[in-house]
Amino acid sequence: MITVAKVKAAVHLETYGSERDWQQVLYAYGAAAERLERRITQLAQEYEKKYAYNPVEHIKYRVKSVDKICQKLVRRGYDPSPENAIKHISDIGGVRVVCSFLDDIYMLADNIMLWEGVSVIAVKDYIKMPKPNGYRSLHLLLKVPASVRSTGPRVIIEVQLRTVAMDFWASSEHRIFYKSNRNIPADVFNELHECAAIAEALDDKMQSIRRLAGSLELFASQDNE
Ligand code: 0O2
Repeated sequence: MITVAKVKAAVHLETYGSERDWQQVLYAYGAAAERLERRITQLAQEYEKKYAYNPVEHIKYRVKSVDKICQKLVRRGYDPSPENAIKHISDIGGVRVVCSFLDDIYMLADNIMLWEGVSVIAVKDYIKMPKPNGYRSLHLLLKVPASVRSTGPRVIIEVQLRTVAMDFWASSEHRIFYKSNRNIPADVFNELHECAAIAEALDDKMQSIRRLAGSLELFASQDNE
């Protein structure tokens, strides 16, 4: 349960907006993220029916906590109010989709971006352009209806698509260092980067094995005809 006192304690400053205002924000983003998660799961199930293969390893949605929203606003020089959160924070609601193969990521993203009622605000491709620390993922910022009514207000939801290897790297790095105030020694930073390169090589290899297996299957089915 969020309380304004909790938020104030977390960000060490006056927080604007009542508890009710914050709860309304979190509710709207949570419901929109949940609907998007359900829609992506349905897409994966339809794909499985057609191709006997589910491109999604696992999927989850989350709503950012009020203290994390406020910390991000303050870092960016804004007052920590619900209005500023809506205006300036694009990952209040998020969906994370973890896939086995690189191709699955782009296949799902291409489908999602064409959906009715979804407007693409931005695509951040940290797979093609990894962050300096080695972080890789495909981020889609999507504007979707805040409620089941397609004509009502709309909110931005961040969809992160990544492989199991990218997810392993990101969640480990998140636990160890992400947003930590400690200075990361250069040799540790390099080792982290090296791990990201290993994960990338693994993704590339798995992807080519899968393509090879796909073409072997095709040859086998042609032989049987
Ligand atoms: P959390 O704790 O996951 O909610 P900024 O946060 O200002 O640097 P911005 O504009 O919000 O960046 O977008 P960006 O860089 O695409 O990051 C959005 C989210 O992607 C982050 O949310 C993380 O979840 C994830 N992410 C981005 N960079 C990294 C990284 O280097 N390591 C890991 N582990 N995750 C990353 P939050 O709010 O920063 O964090």
